Parts: sequence; structure tokens; C-alpha cells
Amino acid sequence: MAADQFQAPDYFLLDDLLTEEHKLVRDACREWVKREVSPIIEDAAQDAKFPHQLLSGLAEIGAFGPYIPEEYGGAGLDQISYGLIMQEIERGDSGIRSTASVQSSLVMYPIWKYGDEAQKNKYLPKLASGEMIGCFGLTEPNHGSNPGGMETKYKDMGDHYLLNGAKLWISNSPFADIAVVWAKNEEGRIHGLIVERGMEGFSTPETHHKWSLRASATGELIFDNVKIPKENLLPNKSGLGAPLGCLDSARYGIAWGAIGAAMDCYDTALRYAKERIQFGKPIAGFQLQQKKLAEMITEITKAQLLTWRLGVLKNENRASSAQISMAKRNNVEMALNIAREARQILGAMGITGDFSIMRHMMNLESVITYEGTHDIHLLITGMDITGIPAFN
Ligand code: TGC
Ligand code: FAD
Repeated sequence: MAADQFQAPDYFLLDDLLTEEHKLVRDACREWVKREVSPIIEDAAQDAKFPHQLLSGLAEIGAFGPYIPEEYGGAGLDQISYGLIMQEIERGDSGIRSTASVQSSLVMYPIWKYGDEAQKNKYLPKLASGEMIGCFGLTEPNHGSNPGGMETKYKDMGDHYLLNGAKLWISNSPFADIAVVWAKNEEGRIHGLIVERGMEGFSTPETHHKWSLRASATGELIFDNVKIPKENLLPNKSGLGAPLGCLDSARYGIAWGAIGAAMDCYDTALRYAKERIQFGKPIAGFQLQQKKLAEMITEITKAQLLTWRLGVLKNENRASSAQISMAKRNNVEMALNIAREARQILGAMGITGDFSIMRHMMNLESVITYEGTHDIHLLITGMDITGIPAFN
């Protein structure tokens, strides 16, 4: 793959809206992605291998628990810094951003928000340093968009719980040290449980042959009479709102991340269009190509503004779940459309691994499905504005 020449578009001078700290955090991540991710990511994706060597670097740039308080090992940053970190990592690859999203928002967040002091002290510092990697088990073979119907269940056996069931499509599961798993108790109430690798009856087979997120490891979580110590139940929140609350945080990060993938596709296509000569002049000089590029930068700019405003609201604890859904849905579709158009600007070269565009495009086919499908986020907006749920 050619050297990473990425130059971030900032058409409306949005850097003026960022603090010095935001820019420092963002620039450090940007440099790290150029140095550590770009040179190896194409091979990792082609080989369908998660690049484990990136884990310590992700921890060093603060990508594991950016907004978790420093007393628990997190970086203690605000929500805009968190977003910018996700943007920069996904500029490199959505699969690497997935690992950071899951660790921060789907593993550290529920332990921080719903766990007790002993659980926070036991797990959060190790998760922040990357010494421990986590995954999040909500989706099941028969329950994707409707997690409330989950069949995974646990029984109170007096001195421990007994967990049975299965989760599917779980990012990081094949190598995670712990899993935050959502299961129903005997009354049908959903609770979170921390399941540790090595517990008898717990296995994590990998899902192979993906055309998308190939540099991310995806797998199952299988629980066959797994004995869970009682102290591993997250005590401070139950019900479907508990896992959905974690998803709000992860979906927010994805809204930023998708901008990173879009910026990379736009920047690559713009550079290529200026260099590629056909009919005696750069293809960037043809109106059809300019239309594509002009529409891309317009859509990126709109997404940047929407997402920055969402970050401000999030910092003030005023961002609603429906606003987060709108941003996730808009930005992922925007990025996928830009990836498809950018791919065409590169002609045949666009289908090769010499450029990042096709990898982003295939990755985004997962991003538009996970953390709530494109349809589900539209229905969340529909419910919010009409007051009528149309899910069933
Ligand atoms: P509903 O009756 O609407 O709600 C049940 C309870 O949850 C509350 N709630 C929320 N709380 C916090 N945040 C949200 N976003 C919330 N949405 C709803 C709600 O107030 C209610 O609370 P309570 O106290 O009244 O019980 O639930 P429903 O069953 O009708 O479903 C609604 C729906 C469809 C929106 C929801 O199920 C949904 O979002 N489905 C999509 C599932 C999904 O996103 N799964 C993602 C799995 S994790 C993943 O994909 C990780 S990918 C990681 C990576 O690699 O980056
Ligand atoms: P389904 O729910 O079966 O949906 C199929 C289609 O029907 C979709 O187009 C959907 O929009 C549509 N549909 C469903 N319900 C409705 C409705 N009411 N109205 C209109 N249309 C509807 N999950 C985890 O728990 N943890 C993870 O770490 C994780 N990582 C993932 C990684 C990857 C690479 C992928 C691809 C998925 C991951 N997921 C994870 C699962 C993901 O969250 C689910 O795939 C997603 O929620 C959709 O569920 P489903 O695939 O079962 O689709």
C-alpha cells in the first residue's frame, strides 16, 4: 500500500470550534494511525487477522476509556475528545475503531455505570491499559434488532449463578479476556454479567469468511452451564435500558468514526483525481468528477457540524438517544455513499488494496448494520417525532 498522505478536510474551519486539548488529542491519534495502522492494515484485512500489536498503542493514545475517570485508569477526557479519537482511528480502519468502541463504551462503560466499586477497581484499570480486552454480548441467533426477546438466561443456584445460552456476531470475542453478557433471570428481567475466559462451559468460536471488517475478530459466545460467581453480576441497573444505554455511547462514537472513513475516501479520491490524466488532462478537471468531489465535501461538512453539536450536547448531558440515532444513521450512510463514489473515481485502481477505499466500503457495510441497523435508527427517529413506536 502507498504511503499514507492523508490531509484532513476542514472546509468550514471547524478547528476553530475545538479546544487546544481537543486538537492535541486528535493530532496525536492522527500521527499514531499514520505511523502504526496505515502500514499494516491492508495486509491484516487481506489475511483476515486482527493486528494484536496495535492494542498497546490504542491504550497509549487513550482509546480505551477516553471519558472514564482517571481514578479508574481512564483518560478523563470529554465527549468531543472521545469522538475525535474514534474519527481518527476509523480513518485508519473501522475494525480497529470497533475494538476501541467495544472496549470503551460496551465494556468499560457498563462496569463504570452499573458496576460496584470492587468491579470497577478489579477491571477498569486493566481494560484501560489494554492488559485486558473485553467484548459485549447482546445479539443472539434469534434476536438481533429485538434484543428484548433474548433467550440467554441464568438461574440463582444459591452460592453462584448458572448461565446458559448463546450470543452471535460478537466483536473481539475470539480473544477477549472478559465478556459483558446480557441475560434474563428467572423472572425474565435482563441483567449484565461479567464472564471470564477460562470459566468452565464458556467458549468463543470465531466467525470466518466475512467480506467486511476483516481486520476485526468476530465470533460467538456459548454458555453451557457456566458457573458465574455472584460478585460478577452488575448490580446497579437492570432491564433492556441497561444495554441500550451502553449502545448510546458506542453509537455516538460511531457517528464520529464514520466521518473518519469518509474523510479518508474523499482525500484519496481528490488526490487521485488531480494526478490521473485521461483525454490529456487530470480527471479532476471533468465536471462529472467535480460533482462527485463537491458533493462529498458538502456531506462531510454537514456531518462534521451535526456531530460537533451532538458532542456539545453530550458534554452537557443533553444529548437524547434519538439525536444519537440520527447522527449514527446519517453519518454511516454518508460515509458509505462517499466510499462508493470515491471508488468509482479511482476506476479499476479503486478495487485494489493499493488504496484504502474498497476496504472502508466493505467495512461500512457492517457499520451500517451493527449498533442498530439503518432501518432501526430511522424508526427511532420516527418514534421520537410522532410518539408512536413502529417496531412491531
Ligand atoms: P423499548 O420498549 O423501546 O425500550 C426498553 C427500555 O429501554 C429504554 N431505552 C433506552 N435506554 C437507553 N438508551 C436507549 N437508546 C434506549 N432505548 C430504549 C426504554 O426507555 C425502556 O426502558 P424502561 O425502563 O421503560 O423499560 O424497547 P424495544 O424492545 O421496543 O426496542 C427498541 C429498539 C428496537 C429501539 C431497541 O431494541 C434497539 O435499539 N434495537 C437495536 C439493537 C442493537 O442496536 N443492537 C446492537 C448490539 S451491540 C453491537 O452491535 C456492537 S457492534 C460493536 C462494534 O464492533 O463497534
Ligand atoms: P435482523 O434484526 O434480523 O434484521 C434483518 C433486517 O430486518 C434488517 O435490514 C433490519 O433493519 C430489518 N428489520 C428488523 N426489524 C425491523 C423492524 N421492526 N422494522 C423494519 N425492519 C426491520 N452484536 C453484539 O451484541 N455485540 C457485538 O460486539 C457485535 N458486533 C458485531 C460485529 C459485526 C461485524 C456485525 C455484522 C454485527 C455485530 N453485532 C454485535 C450484531 C449487530 O448488532 C446485529 O447484526 C444488528 O443489531 C442487527 O441484527 P441482525 O443481524 O440479527 O438483523
